[in-house]
Amino acid sequence: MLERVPVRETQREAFRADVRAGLGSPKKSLPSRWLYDDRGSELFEEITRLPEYYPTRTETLILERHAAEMAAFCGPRATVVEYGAGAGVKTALLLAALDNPAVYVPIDIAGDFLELAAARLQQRFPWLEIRPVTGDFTADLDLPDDLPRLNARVGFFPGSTIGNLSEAEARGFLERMRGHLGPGGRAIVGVDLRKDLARLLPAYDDGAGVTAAFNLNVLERINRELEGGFDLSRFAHEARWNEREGAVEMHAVSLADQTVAVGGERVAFARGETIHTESSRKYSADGFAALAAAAGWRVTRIWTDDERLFAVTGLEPSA
Ligand code: AVI
Repeated sequence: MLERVPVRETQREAFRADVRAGLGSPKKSLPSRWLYDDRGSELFEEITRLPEYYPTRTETLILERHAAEMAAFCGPRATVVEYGAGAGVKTALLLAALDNPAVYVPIDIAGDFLELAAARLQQRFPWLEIRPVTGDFTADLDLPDDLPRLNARVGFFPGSTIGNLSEAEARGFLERMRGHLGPGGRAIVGVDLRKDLARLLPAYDDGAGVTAAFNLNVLERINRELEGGFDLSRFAHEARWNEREGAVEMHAVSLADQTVAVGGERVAFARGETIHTESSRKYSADGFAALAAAAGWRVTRIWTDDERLFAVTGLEPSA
């Protein structure tokens, strides 16, 4: 009989493989999803409340301000599919504004977190049918096949999480979402807009050092989970703008020539060498429309704030 491998163990092996590959390559990098263990998720929640980190606050304000228009855009009795189960504030804003939403389908890779978020929303909306799906929405993933077919399906992808995907990944994601939602589908996607670096960079390098702790936590995670030997005082957080990619990048910079033990191997760092831990792509309205068009969507609505920091976009299938 096949032995069941606990999810935590499978995750740890995937983490080990990514760390080995990422730190073994000439340009060291780690996939950004490993930033979010329990500690990383707590730190990210703290980031969303920082004065410098405008995206969460601004997107919430846009949702509050334009909820009625969004509800009209989505139509009555919608089936709402959310890609990633957020802390629930934005979801609750949308669900409360919609005309009689029928079913809510949150998709998240973290099963425990998903159940908790679903239970919290169920308390607030007791009449709503909630159908959580545990899975990775950046890979192929099917929705349950018994969802109501007649109702409009609405994809919800807030938070500018789309910016953490490469352009190819973002396009693939939008194409898959188009498939999930079908010809009558609609989508509401949060997109962080291009702006002055004087405004942008502090959002990723705040005065209180919370983003630095969030970034370097991935090294502590390697220490905790993979018997790593990172000395955190010998690495620094850096946020930098990559013009070619149109992205803010987070890096962990080595402050010395050093060798670090990681799971039985030794990894050499030169002083100034970095581990690239995350990209956060910023789009112009036209740039995002072009990306959406390549994936079979038309951006037919853009709701934004007075300073045009952030956009909540409304998408309809283009054909
Ligand atoms: C989750 N994601 C949209 C955040 C962002 O702004 O790219 C992650 C983050 N990284 C540093 N600060 C926030």
